Amino acid sequence: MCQTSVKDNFNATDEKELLKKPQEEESMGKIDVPIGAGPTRAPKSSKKEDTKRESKKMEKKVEKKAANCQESQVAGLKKMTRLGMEAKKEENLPEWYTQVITKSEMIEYYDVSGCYILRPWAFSIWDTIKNFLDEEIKKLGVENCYFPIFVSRLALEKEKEHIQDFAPEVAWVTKSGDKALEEPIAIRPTSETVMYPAYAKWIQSYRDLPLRMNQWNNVVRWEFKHPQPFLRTREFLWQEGHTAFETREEAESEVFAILDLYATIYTDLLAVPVIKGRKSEKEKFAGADFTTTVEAFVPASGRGIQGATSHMLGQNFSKMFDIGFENPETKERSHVWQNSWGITTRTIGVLVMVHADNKGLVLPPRVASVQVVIIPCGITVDTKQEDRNRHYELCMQLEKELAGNGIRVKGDYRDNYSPGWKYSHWELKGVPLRIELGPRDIKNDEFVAVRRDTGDKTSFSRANAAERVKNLLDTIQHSMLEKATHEMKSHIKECFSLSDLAEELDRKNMILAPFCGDKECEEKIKTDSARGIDAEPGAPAMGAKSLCSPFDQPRAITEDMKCIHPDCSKKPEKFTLFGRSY
Ligand code: 86X
Repeated sequence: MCQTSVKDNFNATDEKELLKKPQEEESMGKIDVPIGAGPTRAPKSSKKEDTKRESKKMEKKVEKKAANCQESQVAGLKKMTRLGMEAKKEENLPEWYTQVITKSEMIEYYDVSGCYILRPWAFSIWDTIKNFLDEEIKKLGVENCYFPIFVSRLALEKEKEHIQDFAPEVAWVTKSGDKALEEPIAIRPTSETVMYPAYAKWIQSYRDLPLRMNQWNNVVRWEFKHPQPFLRTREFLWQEGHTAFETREEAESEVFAILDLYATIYTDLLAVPVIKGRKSEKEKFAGADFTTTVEAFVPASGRGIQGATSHMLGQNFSKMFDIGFENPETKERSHVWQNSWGITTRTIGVLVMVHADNKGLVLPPRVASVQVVIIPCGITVDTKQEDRNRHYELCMQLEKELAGNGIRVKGDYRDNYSPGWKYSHWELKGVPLRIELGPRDIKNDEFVAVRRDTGDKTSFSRANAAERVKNLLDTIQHSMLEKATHEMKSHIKECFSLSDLAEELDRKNMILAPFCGDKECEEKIKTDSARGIDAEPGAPAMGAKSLCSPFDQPRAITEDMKCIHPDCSKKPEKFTLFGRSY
Protein backbone atom coordinates (compact mmCIF):
# COMPACT_ATOMS: atom_id res chain seq x y z
CA MET A 1 0.00 0.00 0.00
CA CYS A 2 0.91 3.60 -0.28
CA GLN A 3 3.33 4.48 2.44
CA THR A 4 2.93 8.22 2.62
CA SER A 5 -0.42 9.88 2.63
CA VAL A 6 -0.85 12.75 0.19
CA LYS A 7 -1.83 14.95 3.08
CA ASP A 8 1.66 14.81 4.52
CA ASN A 9 2.77 17.17 1.84
CA PHE A 10 0.67 20.17 2.62
CA ASN A 11 -1.72 21.48 5.22
CA ALA A 12 -5.49 21.44 5.18
CA THR A 13 -5.79 24.92 3.70
CA ASP A 14 -3.71 23.92 0.71
CA GLU A 15 -5.80 20.88 0.17
CA LYS A 16 -9.00 22.88 0.18
CA GLU A 17 -7.40 25.26 -2.28
CA LEU A 18 -6.69 22.43 -4.69
CA LEU A 19 -10.05 20.82 -4.35
CA LYS A 20 -11.97 23.99 -4.99
CA LYS A 21 -14.02 24.19 -8.16
CA PRO A 22 -12.92 26.71 -10.81
CA GLN A 23 -16.08 28.75 -10.38
CA GLU A 24 -15.38 29.22 -6.71
CA GLU A 25 -11.87 30.34 -7.41
CA GLU A 26 -13.14 32.76 -9.96
CA SER A 27 -15.75 34.27 -7.71
CA MET A 28 -13.15 34.66 -5.00
CA GLY A 29 -10.93 36.44 -7.48
CA LYS A 30 -8.13 34.01 -6.80
CA ILE A 31 -6.41 31.77 -9.28
CA ASP A 32 -7.34 32.78 -12.77
CA VAL A 33 -5.16 30.92 -15.20
CA PRO A 34 -5.46 27.39 -16.50
CA ILE A 35 -2.09 25.81 -15.86
CA GLY A 36 -2.20 22.07 -16.11
CA ALA A 37 -4.90 21.22 -13.64
CA GLY A 38 -5.77 24.80 -12.79
CA PRO A 39 -8.98 26.67 -13.49
CA THR A 40 -9.70 27.89 -16.94
CA ARG A 41 -10.01 31.62 -17.49
CA ALA A 42 -7.74 34.16 -19.11
CA PRO A 43 -5.16 35.73 -16.82
CA LYS A 44 -5.77 39.07 -15.22
CA SER A 45 -3.11 40.21 -12.78
CA SER A 46 0.33 39.30 -11.54
CA LYS A 47 -0.90 38.61 -8.00
CA LYS A 48 -2.99 35.82 -9.40
CA GLU A 49 0.05 34.57 -11.25
CA ASP A 50 1.85 34.16 -7.94
CA THR A 51 -0.99 32.24 -6.34
CA LYS A 52 -1.12 30.05 -9.41
CA ARG A 53 2.60 29.31 -9.27
CA GLU A 54 2.28 28.28 -5.66
CA SER A 55 -0.55 25.91 -6.41
CA LYS A 56 1.37 24.48 -9.35
CA LYS A 57 4.32 23.76 -7.06
CA MET A 58 1.99 22.00 -4.71
CA GLU A 59 0.55 19.91 -7.51
CA LYS A 60 4.04 18.84 -8.51
CA LYS A 61 4.70 17.64 -4.97
CA VAL A 62 1.48 15.71 -5.00
CA GLU A 63 2.38 14.12 -8.34
CA LYS A 64 5.68 12.91 -6.92
CA LYS A 65 4.00 11.26 -3.98
CA ALA A 66 1.44 9.72 -6.27
CA ALA A 67 4.16 7.78 -7.95
CA ASN A 68 4.79 5.67 -4.91
CA CYS A 69 1.17 4.71 -4.49
CA GLN A 70 -0.75 1.76 -5.80
CA GLU A 71 -2.90 2.09 -8.90
CA SER A 72 -6.12 1.82 -6.93
CA GLN A 73 -5.42 5.22 -5.48
CA VAL A 74 -4.89 6.96 -8.80
CA ALA A 75 -8.54 7.82 -9.29
CA GLY A 76 -8.81 9.53 -5.92
CA LEU A 77 -5.53 11.26 -6.41
CA LYS A 78 -6.49 12.49 -9.81
CA LYS A 79 -9.39 14.29 -8.22
CA MET A 80 -7.16 15.85 -5.65
CA THR A 81 -4.42 16.98 -8.00
CA ARG A 82 -6.88 17.69 -10.81
CA LEU A 83 -4.50 16.50 -13.48
CA GLY A 84 -7.20 14.60 -15.34
CA MET A 85 -10.27 15.67 -17.28
CA GLU A 86 -13.21 16.87 -15.22
CA ALA A 87 -15.51 18.54 -17.74
CA LYS A 88 -17.56 16.42 -20.13
CA LYS A 89 -17.67 17.06 -23.86
CA GLU A 90 -21.44 16.59 -23.95
CA GLU A 91 -22.11 18.74 -20.87
CA ASN A 92 -19.81 21.75 -21.07
CA LEU A 93 -18.05 21.96 -24.41
CA PRO A 94 -16.08 25.21 -23.82
CA GLU A 95 -14.73 24.07 -20.45
CA TRP A 96 -14.01 20.60 -21.85
CA TYR A 97 -12.08 22.15 -24.77
CA THR A 98 -10.00 24.31 -22.43
CA GLN A 99 -9.19 21.32 -20.26
CA VAL A 100 -8.18 19.14 -23.22
CA ILE A 101 -5.78 21.67 -24.71
CA THR A 102 -4.19 22.74 -21.40
CA LYS A 103 -3.98 19.37 -19.68
CA SER A 104 -2.58 17.67 -22.78
CA GLU A 105 0.08 20.42 -22.75
CA MET A 106 -0.80 21.77 -26.19
CA ILE A 107 -1.60 25.30 -25.04
CA GLU A 108 -0.44 27.60 -22.30
CA TYR A 109 -2.49 30.68 -21.59
CA TYR A 110 -0.99 34.11 -22.03
CA ASP A 111 -1.69 37.56 -20.65
CA VAL A 112 -2.72 39.14 -23.97
CA SER A 113 -6.32 38.29 -24.78
CA GLY A 114 -6.69 36.14 -27.88
CA CYS A 115 -3.03 35.06 -27.88
CA TYR A 116 -1.82 31.64 -26.72
CA ILE A 117 1.43 29.76 -26.37
CA LEU A 118 1.71 26.79 -28.71
CA ARG A 119 3.64 24.17 -26.79
CA PRO A 120 5.64 21.43 -28.55
CA TRP A 121 2.74 18.96 -28.31
CA ALA A 122 0.63 21.27 -30.51
CA PHE A 123 3.39 22.79 -32.59
CA SER A 124 4.58 19.37 -33.76
CA ILE A 125 1.16 18.88 -35.39
CA TRP A 126 1.58 22.17 -37.25
CA ASP A 127 5.06 21.01 -38.27
CA THR A 128 3.62 17.85 -39.80
CA ILE A 129 0.99 19.80 -41.73
CA LYS A 130 3.62 22.28 -42.86
CA ASN A 131 6.09 19.62 -43.98
CA PHE A 132 3.43 17.79 -45.95
CA LEU A 133 2.01 20.87 -47.69
CA ASP A 134 5.40 22.47 -48.25
CA GLU A 135 6.60 19.44 -50.15
CA GLU A 136 3.40 19.18 -52.20
CA ILE A 137 3.30 22.83 -53.27
CA LYS A 138 6.97 22.70 -54.22
CA LYS A 139 6.12 19.78 -56.51
CA LEU A 140 3.57 22.08 -58.16
CA GLY A 141 6.26 24.71 -58.71
CA VAL A 142 5.53 27.08 -55.83
CA GLU A 143 8.50 28.83 -54.21
CA ASN A 144 8.78 29.98 -50.60
CA CYS A 145 9.67 33.53 -49.63
CA TYR A 146 9.24 35.99 -46.79
CA PHE A 147 7.71 39.47 -46.86
CA PRO A 148 7.75 41.96 -43.95
CA ILE A 149 5.18 41.87 -41.16
CA PHE A 150 4.56 45.65 -41.46
CA VAL A 151 2.39 47.45 -43.97
CA SER A 152 2.57 51.17 -44.68
CA ARG A 153 -0.71 53.00 -44.49
CA LEU A 154 -0.41 53.95 -48.13
CA ALA A 155 0.01 50.34 -49.28
CA LEU A 156 -2.82 49.08 -47.08
CA GLU A 157 -5.22 51.73 -48.29
CA LYS A 158 -4.51 50.96 -51.90
CA GLU A 159 -6.85 48.04 -51.39
CA LYS A 160 -9.50 50.07 -49.57
CA GLU A 161 -12.52 48.53 -51.31
CA HIS A 162 -11.87 44.99 -50.11
CA ILE A 163 -10.55 45.74 -46.67
CA GLN A 164 -13.28 48.20 -45.70
CA ASP A 165 -15.15 45.53 -43.76
CA PHE A 166 -11.95 44.43 -42.08
CA ALA A 167 -10.67 47.87 -41.06
CA PRO A 168 -11.64 47.54 -37.37
CA GLU A 169 -9.49 44.40 -37.14
CA VAL A 170 -6.27 46.00 -38.35
CA ALA A 171 -3.68 46.48 -35.58
CA TRP A 172 -1.45 49.54 -35.86
CA VAL A 173 1.96 50.42 -34.42
CA THR A 174 1.79 54.09 -33.48
CA LYS A 175 4.75 54.63 -31.15
CA SER A 176 8.38 53.74 -30.60
CA GLY A 177 9.12 54.11 -26.92
CA ASP A 178 6.91 57.01 -25.93
CA LYS A 179 7.45 58.93 -29.16
CA ALA A 180 4.68 58.90 -31.74
CA LEU A 181 5.71 57.53 -35.14
CA GLU A 182 5.54 59.99 -38.00
CA GLU A 183 3.15 57.64 -39.76
CA PRO A 184 1.37 54.68 -38.10
CA ILE A 185 2.35 51.28 -39.50
CA ALA A 186 -0.10 48.37 -39.78
CA ILE A 187 0.63 44.77 -38.84
CA ARG A 188 -0.37 42.45 -41.71
CA PRO A 189 -3.80 40.85 -41.41
CA THR A 190 -2.99 39.14 -44.75
CA SER A 191 -0.29 40.07 -47.28
CA GLU A 192 -1.95 41.08 -50.56
CA THR A 193 -1.02 44.75 -50.07
CA VAL A 194 2.50 43.80 -49.00
CA MET A 195 3.23 41.44 -51.87
CA TYR A 196 1.41 42.77 -54.90
CA PRO A 197 3.40 46.02 -55.32
CA ALA A 198 6.49 43.79 -55.63
CA TYR A 199 4.65 41.50 -58.06
CA ALA A 200 3.93 44.54 -60.24
CA LYS A 201 7.68 45.17 -60.49
CA TRP A 202 8.72 41.58 -61.03
CA ILE A 203 6.20 40.78 -63.74
CA GLN A 204 6.98 42.62 -66.96
CA SER A 205 6.78 39.94 -69.62
CA TYR A 206 4.86 36.70 -70.18
CA ARG A 207 8.28 35.11 -69.63
CA ASP A 208 7.99 36.13 -65.96
CA LEU A 209 4.86 33.97 -65.62
CA PRO A 210 3.65 31.98 -63.86
CA LEU A 211 4.83 33.59 -60.63
CA ARG A 212 3.98 31.29 -57.75
CA MET A 213 5.04 32.19 -54.25
CA ASN A 214 4.13 31.15 -50.74
CA GLN A 215 5.06 32.21 -47.25
CA TRP A 216 4.75 30.49 -43.88
CA ASN A 217 4.11 33.31 -41.45
CA ASN A 218 1.99 34.86 -38.74
CA VAL A 219 -0.82 37.38 -39.19
CA VAL A 220 -2.71 39.58 -36.76
CA ARG A 221 -6.44 40.29 -36.84
CA TRP A 222 -7.67 42.18 -33.81
CA GLU A 223 -11.03 40.44 -33.50
CA PHE A 224 -13.54 41.34 -30.84
CA LYS A 225 -15.57 38.16 -30.95
CA HIS A 226 -14.92 35.73 -28.10
CA PRO A 227 -11.43 34.29 -28.72
CA GLN A 228 -10.76 30.54 -28.62
CA PRO A 229 -7.35 28.87 -28.82
CA PHE A 230 -6.62 27.67 -32.38
CA LEU A 231 -10.17 28.42 -33.58
CA ARG A 232 -10.29 32.19 -33.22
CA THR A 233 -7.06 33.90 -32.16
CA ARG A 234 -5.75 37.42 -32.68
CA GLU A 235 -2.43 36.15 -33.96
CA PHE A 236 -2.25 32.93 -35.91
CA LEU A 237 0.14 30.95 -38.06
CA TRP A 238 -0.72 30.08 -41.62
CA GLN A 239 0.69 29.82 -45.09
CA GLU A 240 -0.45 32.26 -47.73
CA GLY A 241 0.10 31.35 -51.34
CA HIS A 242 -0.11 34.11 -53.96
CA THR A 243 0.22 33.17 -57.59
CA ALA A 244 -0.08 34.89 -60.96
CA PHE A 245 -0.78 33.37 -64.40
CA GLU A 246 -1.17 34.41 -67.99
CA THR A 247 -4.58 32.79 -68.38
CA ARG A 248 -7.74 32.23 -66.39
CA GLU A 249 -7.57 28.49 -67.13
CA GLU A 250 -4.17 28.07 -65.49
CA ALA A 251 -5.33 29.98 -62.43
CA GLU A 252 -8.52 27.97 -62.12
CA SER A 253 -6.75 24.65 -62.37
CA GLU A 254 -4.37 25.66 -59.56
CA VAL A 255 -7.19 26.81 -57.26
CA PHE A 256 -8.71 23.34 -57.34
CA ALA A 257 -5.35 21.55 -57.05
CA ILE A 258 -4.60 23.49 -53.86
CA LEU A 259 -8.08 22.83 -52.49
CA ASP A 260 -7.44 19.11 -53.00
CA LEU A 261 -4.24 19.38 -50.95
CA TYR A 262 -6.15 21.11 -48.16
CA ALA A 263 -8.76 18.34 -48.22
CA THR A 264 -5.96 15.76 -48.05
CA ILE A 265 -4.49 17.45 -44.97
CA TYR A 266 -7.83 17.08 -43.21
CA THR A 267 -8.73 13.58 -44.32
CA ASP A 268 -5.35 11.82 -44.55
CA LEU A 269 -3.41 13.57 -41.78
CA LEU A 270 -6.01 14.77 -39.27
CA ALA A 271 -8.60 12.05 -39.99
CA VAL A 272 -11.24 14.76 -40.28
CA PRO A 273 -13.75 14.53 -43.16
CA VAL A 274 -14.41 17.73 -45.12
CA ILE A 275 -16.80 18.91 -47.76
CA LYS A 276 -15.24 20.67 -50.73
CA GLY A 277 -17.27 23.39 -52.34
CA ARG A 278 -17.74 26.95 -53.42
CA LYS A 279 -18.59 29.87 -51.16
CA SER A 280 -21.73 31.88 -51.84
CA GLU A 281 -21.65 35.50 -53.00
CA LYS A 282 -22.20 36.55 -49.38
CA GLU A 283 -19.45 34.38 -47.91
CA LYS A 284 -16.75 34.57 -50.59
CA PHE A 285 -13.68 36.81 -50.24
CA ALA A 286 -14.81 40.18 -51.63
CA GLY A 287 -11.64 40.47 -53.69
CA ALA A 288 -12.14 37.13 -55.42
CA ASP A 289 -14.03 36.04 -58.54
CA PHE A 290 -14.85 32.94 -56.55
CA THR A 291 -13.77 31.27 -53.31
CA THR A 292 -13.42 27.53 -52.83
CA THR A 293 -13.40 26.01 -49.36
CA VAL A 294 -13.14 22.85 -47.32
CA GLU A 295 -15.77 22.74 -44.57
CA ALA A 296 -15.53 20.50 -41.50
CA PHE A 297 -18.17 19.64 -38.91
CA VAL A 298 -18.01 19.64 -35.10
CA PRO A 299 -20.63 17.11 -33.94
CA ALA A 300 -20.44 18.22 -30.29
CA SER A 301 -21.73 21.70 -31.14
CA GLY A 302 -23.47 20.84 -34.39
CA ARG A 303 -21.57 23.62 -36.12
CA GLY A 304 -19.72 23.79 -39.40
CA ILE A 305 -16.22 25.25 -39.53
CA GLN A 306 -14.26 26.61 -42.48
CA GLY A 307 -11.10 24.54 -42.83
CA ALA A 308 -9.15 26.43 -45.49
CA THR A 309 -9.83 28.58 -48.56
CA SER A 310 -8.46 28.82 -52.08
CA HIS A 311 -9.49 31.91 -54.05
CA MET A 312 -9.56 32.61 -57.76
CA LEU A 313 -8.92 36.35 -57.74
CA GLY A 314 -9.51 36.87 -61.44
CA GLN A 315 -7.95 40.18 -62.51
CA ASN A 316 -9.32 42.17 -59.59
CA PHE A 317 -6.01 42.70 -57.82
CA SER A 318 -3.88 42.80 -60.95
CA LYS A 319 -5.93 45.75 -62.19
CA MET A 320 -5.74 47.46 -58.79
CA PHE A 321 -1.97 46.96 -58.45
CA ASP A 322 -1.29 47.10 -62.17
CA ILE A 323 0.32 43.68 -62.45
CA GLY A 324 0.58 42.99 -66.17
CA PHE A 325 2.58 42.06 -69.23
CA GLU A 326 2.64 42.69 -72.94
CA ASN A 327 0.71 40.16 -74.97
CA PRO A 328 3.32 38.56 -77.26
CA GLU A 329 0.97 38.59 -80.26
CA THR A 330 -1.24 41.64 -79.98
CA LYS A 331 1.42 43.74 -78.17
CA GLU A 332 -1.43 44.88 -75.95
CA ARG A 333 -1.00 45.00 -72.19
CA SER A 334 -2.88 42.29 -70.27
CA HIS A 335 -3.41 41.90 -66.58
CA VAL A 336 -2.42 38.64 -64.88
CA TRP A 337 -4.86 36.12 -63.43
CA GLN A 338 -4.27 35.56 -59.74
CA ASN A 339 -5.01 33.11 -56.95
CA SER A 340 -4.49 33.21 -53.22
CA TRP A 341 -4.87 30.37 -50.77
CA GLY A 342 -4.35 29.74 -47.07
CA ILE A 343 -4.59 27.21 -44.26
CA THR A 344 -4.05 28.06 -40.60
CA THR A 345 -3.37 26.64 -37.13
CA ARG A 346 -7.17 26.42 -36.79
CA THR A 347 -6.64 22.91 -38.22
CA ILE A 348 -5.39 21.84 -34.77
CA GLY A 349 -8.54 23.17 -33.07
CA VAL A 350 -10.73 21.23 -35.50
CA LEU A 351 -8.74 18.07 -34.80
CA VAL A 352 -9.27 18.54 -31.05
CA MET A 353 -12.98 19.30 -31.38
CA VAL A 354 -13.63 16.29 -33.62
CA HIS A 355 -11.50 13.61 -31.98
CA ALA A 356 -10.80 14.41 -28.34
CA ASP A 357 -13.02 12.71 -25.73
CA ASN A 358 -13.71 12.75 -22.00
CA LYS A 359 -10.30 11.26 -21.24
CA GLY A 360 -8.52 14.00 -23.18
CA LEU A 361 -6.87 14.39 -26.56
CA VAL A 362 -7.03 11.65 -29.21
CA LEU A 363 -4.37 11.98 -31.90
CA PRO A 364 -4.48 10.25 -35.27
CA PRO A 365 -1.17 8.36 -35.72
CA ARG A 366 -0.03 10.39 -38.73
CA VAL A 367 0.19 13.64 -36.77
CA ALA A 368 1.12 12.20 -33.36
CA SER A 369 4.67 13.14 -32.35
CA VAL A 370 4.57 10.05 -30.13
CA GLN A 371 2.62 7.25 -31.77
CA VAL A 372 3.31 4.51 -29.25
CA VAL A 373 4.16 4.64 -25.56
CA ILE A 374 5.64 1.60 -23.85
CA ILE A 375 4.83 1.21 -20.17
CA PRO A 376 6.51 -1.45 -18.04
CA CYS A 377 3.95 -2.99 -15.68
CA GLY A 378 3.83 -5.34 -12.74
CA ILE A 379 7.05 -4.28 -11.09
CA THR A 380 6.54 -4.20 -7.31
CA VAL A 381 8.65 -3.60 -4.23
CA ASP A 382 9.09 -7.38 -4.11
CA THR A 383 10.51 -7.62 -7.64
CA LYS A 384 14.15 -8.69 -7.47
CA GLN A 385 16.64 -6.16 -8.83
CA GLU A 386 17.79 -8.69 -11.40
CA ASP A 387 14.23 -9.25 -12.73
CA ARG A 388 13.60 -5.52 -12.69
CA ASN A 389 16.67 -4.86 -14.85
CA ARG A 390 15.72 -7.64 -17.26
CA HIS A 391 12.18 -6.22 -17.50
CA TYR A 392 13.38 -2.71 -18.43
CA GLU A 393 15.89 -4.18 -20.85
CA LEU A 394 13.17 -6.05 -22.74
CA CYS A 395 11.04 -2.89 -22.90
CA MET A 396 13.94 -0.95 -24.34
CA GLN A 397 14.63 -3.72 -26.81
CA LEU A 398 11.07 -3.47 -28.08
CA GLU A 399 11.34 0.33 -28.17
CA LYS A 400 14.49 0.10 -30.26
CA GLU A 401 12.93 -2.38 -32.65
CA LEU A 402 9.88 -0.16 -33.21
CA ALA A 403 11.94 3.02 -33.57
CA GLY A 404 14.22 1.25 -36.02
CA ASN A 405 11.19 0.60 -38.19
CA GLY A 406 10.16 4.24 -38.34
CA ILE A 407 7.60 4.17 -35.54
CA ARG A 408 7.61 7.21 -33.24
CA VAL A 409 7.82 5.38 -29.93
CA LYS A 410 8.62 6.42 -26.38
CA GLY A 411 9.29 4.20 -23.39
CA ASP A 412 8.10 5.68 -20.11
CA TYR A 413 10.58 4.25 -17.62
CA ARG A 414 10.12 6.84 -14.89
CA ASP A 415 10.22 5.01 -11.58
CA ASN A 416 8.47 7.76 -9.65
CA TYR A 417 5.09 7.24 -11.36
CA SER A 418 2.84 4.20 -11.20
CA PRO A 419 1.69 2.46 -14.40
CA GLY A 420 -1.87 3.67 -13.73
CA TRP A 421 -0.71 7.25 -13.49
CA LYS A 422 1.19 6.84 -16.76
CA TYR A 423 -1.89 5.37 -18.48
CA SER A 424 -3.93 8.45 -17.59
CA HIS A 425 -1.11 10.79 -18.52
CA TRP A 426 -0.62 9.42 -22.04
CA GLU A 427 -4.35 9.09 -22.57
CA LEU A 428 -4.72 12.76 -21.67
CA LYS A 429 -2.06 13.55 -24.27
CA GLY A 430 -3.79 11.41 -26.88
CA VAL A 431 -1.01 8.97 -27.79
CA PRO A 432 -2.67 6.58 -30.27
CA LEU A 433 -1.31 3.32 -28.90
CA ARG A 434 -0.15 2.15 -25.47
CA ILE A 435 1.94 -0.98 -25.09
CA GLU A 436 1.88 -2.63 -21.68
CA LEU A 437 4.61 -5.10 -20.86
CA GLY A 438 4.05 -7.12 -17.70
CA PRO A 439 5.92 -10.14 -16.32
CA ARG A 440 3.32 -12.53 -17.71
CA ASP A 441 3.51 -10.97 -21.21
CA ILE A 442 7.26 -11.33 -21.10
CA LYS A 443 6.98 -14.95 -20.04
CA ASN A 444 4.53 -15.67 -22.88
CA ASP A 445 6.61 -13.72 -25.39
CA GLU A 446 3.72 -11.31 -25.95
CA PHE A 447 2.80 -7.69 -25.51
CA VAL A 448 -0.50 -5.95 -24.82
CA ALA A 449 -1.59 -3.04 -27.02
CA VAL A 450 -4.38 -0.62 -26.04
CA ARG A 451 -5.92 1.70 -28.64
CA ARG A 452 -6.55 5.27 -27.50
CA ASP A 453 -9.43 5.81 -29.93
CA THR A 454 -11.54 2.77 -28.94
CA GLY A 455 -9.93 1.51 -25.71
CA ASP A 456 -9.62 -1.94 -27.36
CA LYS A 457 -7.01 -4.11 -25.71
CA THR A 458 -5.29 -6.90 -27.65
CA SER A 459 -2.44 -9.33 -26.94
CA PHE A 460 0.11 -9.75 -29.68
CA SER A 461 2.91 -12.18 -30.17
CA ARG A 462 6.28 -10.50 -29.68
CA ALA A 463 7.59 -11.73 -33.07
CA ASN A 464 7.31 -9.15 -35.90
CA ALA A 465 6.23 -6.53 -33.35
CA ALA A 466 7.02 -3.60 -35.65
CA GLU A 467 4.86 -4.90 -38.46
CA ARG A 468 1.98 -5.62 -36.10
CA VAL A 469 2.21 -2.17 -34.53
CA LYS A 470 2.43 -0.48 -37.92
CA ASN A 471 -0.71 -2.26 -39.07
CA LEU A 472 -2.49 -1.31 -35.90
CA LEU A 473 -1.53 2.36 -36.30
CA ASP A 474 -2.86 2.28 -39.87
CA THR A 475 -6.08 0.72 -38.62
CA ILE A 476 -6.44 3.46 -36.00
CA GLN A 477 -5.81 6.19 -38.59
CA HIS A 478 -8.44 4.80 -40.94
CA SER A 479 -11.00 3.96 -38.32
CA MET A 480 -10.81 7.48 -36.85
CA LEU A 481 -11.59 8.97 -40.26
CA GLU A 482 -14.33 6.44 -40.84
CA LYS A 483 -15.98 7.13 -37.50
CA ALA A 484 -15.83 10.90 -38.02
CA THR A 485 -17.14 10.56 -41.58
CA HIS A 486 -20.05 8.46 -40.42
CA GLU A 487 -20.80 10.99 -37.69
CA MET A 488 -20.69 13.92 -40.10
CA LYS A 489 -22.85 12.20 -42.71
CA SER A 490 -25.48 11.31 -40.12
CA HIS A 491 -25.69 15.03 -39.27
CA ILE A 492 -26.45 16.27 -42.80
CA LYS A 493 -30.16 16.56 -43.62
CA GLU A 494 -31.86 17.56 -46.82
CA CYS A 495 -34.49 20.26 -46.30
CA PHE A 496 -37.03 21.90 -48.57
CA SER A 497 -38.61 24.38 -46.17
CA LEU A 498 -37.17 27.03 -43.88
CA SER A 499 -39.01 25.70 -40.82
CA ASP A 500 -37.49 22.25 -41.38
CA LEU A 501 -34.12 23.90 -41.79
CA ALA A 502 -34.48 25.75 -38.48
CA GLU A 503 -35.55 22.55 -36.76
CA GLU A 504 -32.54 20.64 -38.09
CA LEU A 505 -30.26 23.43 -36.88
CA ASP A 506 -31.57 22.89 -33.37
CA ARG A 507 -30.92 19.17 -33.72
CA LYS A 508 -27.26 20.09 -34.28
CA ASN A 509 -27.39 19.18 -37.95
CA MET A 510 -26.14 20.77 -41.14
CA ILE A 511 -28.63 21.19 -43.93
CA LEU A 512 -28.50 20.64 -47.67
CA ALA A 513 -31.13 22.78 -49.34
CA PRO A 514 -31.85 24.20 -52.78
CA PHE A 515 -30.74 27.83 -52.79
CA CYS A 516 -30.75 30.60 -55.40
CA GLY A 517 -27.31 31.89 -54.36
CA ASP A 518 -28.30 35.53 -53.85
CA LYS A 519 -26.76 37.63 -51.12
CA GLU A 520 -30.03 39.22 -50.01
CA CYS A 521 -31.83 35.90 -49.92
CA GLU A 522 -29.03 34.40 -47.82
CA GLU A 523 -29.32 37.25 -45.33
CA LYS A 524 -33.01 36.52 -44.95
CA ILE A 525 -32.35 32.82 -44.47
CA LYS A 526 -29.95 33.67 -41.68
CA THR A 527 -32.33 36.05 -39.90
CA ASP A 528 -35.41 33.92 -40.34
CA SER A 529 -33.75 30.68 -39.19
CA ALA A 530 -32.49 32.28 -35.97
CA ARG A 531 -34.50 31.54 -32.86
CA GLY A 532 -36.10 34.59 -31.29
CA ILE A 533 -35.30 35.41 -27.68
CA ASP A 534 -38.68 34.10 -26.60
CA ALA A 535 -38.26 30.77 -28.33
CA GLU A 536 -36.88 27.78 -26.45
CA PRO A 537 -35.05 28.93 -23.35
CA GLY A 538 -31.32 28.53 -23.63
CA ALA A 539 -31.45 27.76 -27.33
CA PRO A 540 -28.64 29.36 -29.32
CA ALA A 541 -30.05 32.24 -31.31
CA MET A 542 -27.61 31.97 -34.20
CA GLY A 543 -29.19 31.47 -37.62
CA ALA A 544 -27.93 29.44 -40.55
CA LYS A 545 -25.01 30.59 -42.67
CA SER A 546 -24.22 29.05 -46.00
CA LEU A 547 -21.05 26.98 -45.63
CA CYS A 548 -20.57 26.10 -49.28
CA SER A 549 -22.21 24.74 -52.34
CA PRO A 550 -20.65 21.24 -52.40
CA PHE A 551 -18.90 20.16 -55.61
CA ASP A 552 -20.32 16.75 -54.88
CA GLN A 553 -24.08 17.50 -55.10
CA PRO A 554 -26.53 15.08 -53.43
CA ARG A 555 -28.64 15.04 -56.61
CA ALA A 556 -29.74 17.23 -59.46
CA ILE A 557 -31.88 20.33 -58.94
CA THR A 558 -35.21 19.58 -60.61
CA GLU A 559 -37.91 21.85 -62.07
CA ASP A 560 -40.22 21.44 -59.09
CA MET A 561 -37.64 22.57 -56.53
CA LYS A 562 -37.86 26.04 -54.98
CA CYS A 563 -35.22 28.13 -53.22
CA ILE A 564 -35.34 27.36 -49.48
CA HIS A 565 -36.57 30.84 -48.48
CA PRO A 566 -40.38 30.99 -48.84
CA ASP A 567 -40.28 34.61 -50.15
CA CYS A 568 -37.80 33.74 -52.92
CA SER A 569 -39.14 33.12 -56.38
CA LYS A 570 -35.76 32.66 -58.08
CA LYS A 571 -34.74 29.30 -59.43
CA PRO A 572 -32.44 27.42 -57.09
CA GLU A 573 -28.92 27.05 -58.52
CA LYS A 574 -27.49 24.23 -56.45
CA PHE A 575 -27.92 22.38 -53.21
CA THR A 576 -26.13 24.52 -50.65
CA LEU A 577 -24.81 23.36 -47.29
CA PHE A 578 -26.15 25.49 -44.43
CA GLY A 579 -25.37 25.38 -40.74
CA ARG A 580 -24.46 27.26 -37.62
CA SER A 581 -20.78 27.94 -37.89
CA TYR A 582 -17.62 28.99 -36.09
C1 86X B 1 -9.24 37.81 -46.69
C2 86X B 1 -7.90 36.48 -48.27
C3 86X B 1 -6.75 35.53 -48.58
C4 86X B 1 -4.35 35.19 -48.62
C5 86X B 1 -6.91 34.19 -47.99
O1 86X B 1 -7.97 33.83 -47.53
C6 86X B 1 -5.80 33.24 -48.12
C7 86X B 1 -4.45 33.83 -48.02
N1 86X B 1 -5.44 36.07 -48.30
C8 86X B 1 -7.96 37.04 -46.89
N2 86X B 1 -9.10 38.70 -45.54
C9 86X B 1 -8.65 39.95 -45.71
O2 86X B 1 -8.34 40.35 -46.80
C10 86X B 1 -8.50 40.75 -44.54
C11 86X B 1 -8.03 42.05 -44.63
C12 86X B 1 -7.89 42.80 -43.49
CL1 86X B 1 -7.32 44.38 -43.58
C13 86X B 1 -8.23 42.25 -42.24
F1 86X B 1 -8.07 43.02 -41.16
C14 86X B 1 -8.71 40.98 -42.13
C15 86X B 1 -8.84 40.21 -43.29
N3 86X B 1 -9.31 38.96 -43.20
C16 86X B 1 -9.45 38.23 -44.32
